Amino acid sequence: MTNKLKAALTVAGSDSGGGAGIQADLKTFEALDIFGTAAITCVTAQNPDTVNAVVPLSPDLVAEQIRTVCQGFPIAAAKTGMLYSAEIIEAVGKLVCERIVPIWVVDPVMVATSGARLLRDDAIEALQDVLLPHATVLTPNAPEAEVLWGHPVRSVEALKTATRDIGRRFKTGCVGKGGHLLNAAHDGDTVTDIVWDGHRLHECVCPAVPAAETHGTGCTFSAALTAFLARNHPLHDAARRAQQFVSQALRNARPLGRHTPLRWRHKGR
Ligand code: PXL
Repeated sequence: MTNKLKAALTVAGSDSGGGAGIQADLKTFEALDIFGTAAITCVTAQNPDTVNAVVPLSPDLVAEQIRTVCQGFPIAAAKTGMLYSAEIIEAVGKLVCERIVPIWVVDPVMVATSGARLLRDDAIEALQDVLLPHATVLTPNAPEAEVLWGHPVRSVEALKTATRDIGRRFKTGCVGKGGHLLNAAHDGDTVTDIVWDGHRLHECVCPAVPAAETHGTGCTFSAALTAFLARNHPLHDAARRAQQFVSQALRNARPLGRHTPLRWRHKGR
């Protein structure tokens, strides 16, 4: 690890509840000693139970935020999260294609843990046509892998094939996240994420954390992956570290009213 300060960018939605989206990404970057910047795609009114409103910003304003951040800082790596509409995907895809930032982690966010739709149905085609092929690495969870792969993903074996096939199809790295398979798998004691680095598959296995809530784990994973890639870690090593970061954030969770949100840094009591 060098002492030189690095900056990362998140292009994502705002979660007013502070657990996912832009808020989770910035907390993750800060916890990993990366200077965090943000281009907001949508404002949501939400808490961990519900998304009550979604208002997308104009695609031009999203692009202008990205351009302006990149004019001001050397951004080592960027991630995309909730993009919501085909128009926003097209605006972001153009800049990704231009390599305005050298490394792009694309988290193909579709549905919130609460069940709310975070990507319009008519935007899935745009995602596959103008964004995924230009990414450095994709981070689908099992339900997102099913949509991109077109077959059920209910086991680690299926996740392996899906991850490799998605990476080959889009000519990107791909990290298939296995957290959703916990309940389906015979072995409920571990979580297995699968990494396709363009040449071979790697497995990242860690003990499952019996968590009360998982809201924000996907955003936190892709932000941590972005942070480690910004520090020049190879993809499989960055993915292993990001998995451990999420696991630690789940272990740090503490009750807060009716919820038990992730904590990105344990500060004692
Ligand atoms: O974890 C997916 C996600 C991404 N972005 C925003 C979200 C959520 C989940 O709730 O709210 C803004």
